[in-house]
Formats: sequence, C-alpha cells, structure tokens
Amino acid sequence: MKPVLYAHPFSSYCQKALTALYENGTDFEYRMLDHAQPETLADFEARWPIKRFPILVDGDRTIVEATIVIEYLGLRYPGPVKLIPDDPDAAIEVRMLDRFFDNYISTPQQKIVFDAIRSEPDRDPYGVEEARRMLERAYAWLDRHMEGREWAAGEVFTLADCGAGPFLFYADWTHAIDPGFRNVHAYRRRLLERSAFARAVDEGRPYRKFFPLGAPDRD
Ligand SMILES: N[C@@H](CCC(=O)N[C@@H](CS)C(=O)NCC(=O)O)C(=O)O
Repeated sequence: MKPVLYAHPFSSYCQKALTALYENGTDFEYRMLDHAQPETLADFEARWPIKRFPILVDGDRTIVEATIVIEYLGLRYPGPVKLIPDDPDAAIEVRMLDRFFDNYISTPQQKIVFDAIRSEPDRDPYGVEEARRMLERAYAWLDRHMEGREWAAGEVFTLADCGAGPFLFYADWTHAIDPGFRNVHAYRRRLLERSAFARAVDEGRPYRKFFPLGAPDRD
C-alpha cells in the first residue's frame, strides 16, 4: 500500500512535502483537495479537523504538518536523498533552519495573504505591518546566512530547502525581497532550478490567477 497525500498543488506547505516526495521519487497517491471533490474534502476534514494541509495517510496512521510528513517519509520510505542528516548535530541545524522558514518567512507571508482575502472591516493593518517588518528582518538574516552557501544548511539539499523553496517563492510575490539581498535572490533562483521543486511549481501554475495579491508574470 502506498502513502496518500491530501494536498493542493498551489499550496506552499503542500509544495514543501511534494518537493521531498519528488526528490526521492517516492511512490504515493495524490488526493487533490478541491471543491469539485467534496468526498475527498470530507474525508480530509474528518482525518484532520484543524483543516490545514498537507496531511499524509499511511495505513491507519495520519501524519500532519509538512515537516513531520517529511520526517516520516525519511523514516518509512527512505530514498537516495537524505533530507535529514544522520548526524544528530547536523540534523539540529537542518531542523532549526526548517523552523526559521516556517515561522519567519511563511507565517508572516501567510498573514499578509490571509488579510488580503478578508473583507475590509475585518482587516488587521497593524498585524500586516508587523508581518512585513518580520519578513524584512528574516530576509536580512537569511542574506547573511546564505553568504558562501549553496543550500540552507550547507552543501547538501535538506528538509530546510524543501520549505525554503515555496516560502521564498511566495514571500517575494507578497513582500518583494530587496534586490540588495543578493544571496537570498540567488538562493531563490537555485531553488527554482531544483527539479523537484520546479515540478511542484509547474503543477501550481494553472492556479496562479487565484493568488489574492495578483501573481507577477515571472517565475
Ligand atoms: N503548520 C502547517 C501549516 C499548513 C498550512 O498553513 N497550509 C495551508 C495551505 S499552504 C492551509 O491549510 N490553508 C487552509 C486554511 O488556512 O484554511 C504545516 O506545517 O503543514
């Protein structure tokens, strides 16, 4: 039996998990979360009432949170690309960077996008301003961090890069990365050239018109 991923191709967290699956050529069933498939949606919501995706179902086990999906795949469906190093010290660095991309790139990016789809009276301009400030701080830190590095944790592609791809992709659309942050731009370009992430981006292309802030005509 193969694992089942409930996901949507335009979702950044789903692209994070998909990047890991594509890196290792893992065999899985893709259940698309779409209003045209209410049964799949109902099944997903019954399995995970928090209603955040992706989730991975393997037999009678449901794994939630993209990071943990990737950890689980490494444990149960290992492939040639080891996304979490065996060395515990090196793994700490990878997990720390994974938290950086989730908490300080993706979370503020989502805050800005979610605010944009609210009706005017429900908007939170102060929260959006805070999110923009956080993104600026995160871009500045990442620019220094990426000096002389190819991937977030060094020379090899890891879990941290699986999240960095989609999060920097959408963050630049949401709150443009200053051209002065050259290391961040170069890293974002490298991620876009990585075939596993490029495939996830391609699968999301048909949905670009739904990006609430208007998708730029690039990438
Ligand atoms: N902490 C979750 C976040 C997942 C998440 O925010 N997914 C978004 C799609 S990118 C989602 O479920 N959005 C649906 C919603 O907010 O209702 C993870 O790491 O997997």
